[in-house]
Amino acid sequence: HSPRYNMTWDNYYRYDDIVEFAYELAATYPQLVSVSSAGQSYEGREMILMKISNGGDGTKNAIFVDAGIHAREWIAPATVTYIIRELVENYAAHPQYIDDVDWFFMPLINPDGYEFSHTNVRLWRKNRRPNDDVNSTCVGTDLNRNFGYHWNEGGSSDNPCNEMYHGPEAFSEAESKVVRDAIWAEANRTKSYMTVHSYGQYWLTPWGYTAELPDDYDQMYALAAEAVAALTAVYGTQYEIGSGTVLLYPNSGPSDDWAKGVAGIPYSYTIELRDKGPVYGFLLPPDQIIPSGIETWEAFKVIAENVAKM
Ligand code: ING
Ligand code: ZN
Repeated sequence: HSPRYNMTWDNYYRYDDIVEFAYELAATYPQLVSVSSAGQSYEGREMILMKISNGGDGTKNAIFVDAGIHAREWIAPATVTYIIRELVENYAAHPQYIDDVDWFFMPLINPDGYEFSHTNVRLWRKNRRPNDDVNSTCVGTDLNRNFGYHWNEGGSSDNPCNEMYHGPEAFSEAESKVVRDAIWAEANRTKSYMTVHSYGQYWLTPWGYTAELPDDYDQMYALAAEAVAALTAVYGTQYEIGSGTVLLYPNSGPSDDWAKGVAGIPYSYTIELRDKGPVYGFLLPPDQIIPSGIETWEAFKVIAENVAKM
């Protein structure tokens, strides 16, 4: 039986279509997929969490993936939902990717910003909560500067009008709290956390807050290199691997720093999908969604194979 949802990955879809996809997939494959609301965004949208599992006693090694923390990075939820579809609908062709690990996906963790980027401002990045400063009408906090590990230690802004505003305190935002709690609930068995962004074609490790590298950077690099090699083998798409601070810029309060530094998830990465800019950047044409999904799926298979053995 085919699931009944609108998405076909030849275009970018709205929040409601992504939610419908999740629930329809769960209705069609109830042995493999369950959907819940992990909490609500500031404007009251449900933040869906998809668990993909073939049962067991809840002790399998796990992978946690989120996408869409930045509103304008439309290729991120598109690619992640493509991968969810591939995992589930083609389960029979590659059952080991669900049998051997449990997956947790939050495909759209800034739904208010995402909708605003469709209806009002295409290049919106932050969430949509008005800031607390009565003298400023600027809206939104950068959720990827709002996580509580070395929060506000550089590479973020005190100014609510700035694109990298870190918020009034760590985890001041509904969305970052919901994601924090969802990661934390399965952190003991989660071996890899991947937060999917665009653009630039980077596979980034922590840390954002310091140029020092994690103690286990060599292992983090080796797994990333294996994943990127599989990605590149499909169409030749080149990714650079390295720490966020070293390859891009200092950045305190990103979700992968918290996932590694506090939740203790060893293989925590930020993935910057296509393209390299400056041609398209955030405005990646929709005919690249399926190629991005196909190549990124190859990288995720490598992560899953390794997580299963950890
Ligand atoms: N890029 C990331 C950002 O939040 C990043 C880059 C993430 C740098 C984590 C270092 C660590 O600014 C995008 N595209 O948002
Ligand atoms: Zn981003």
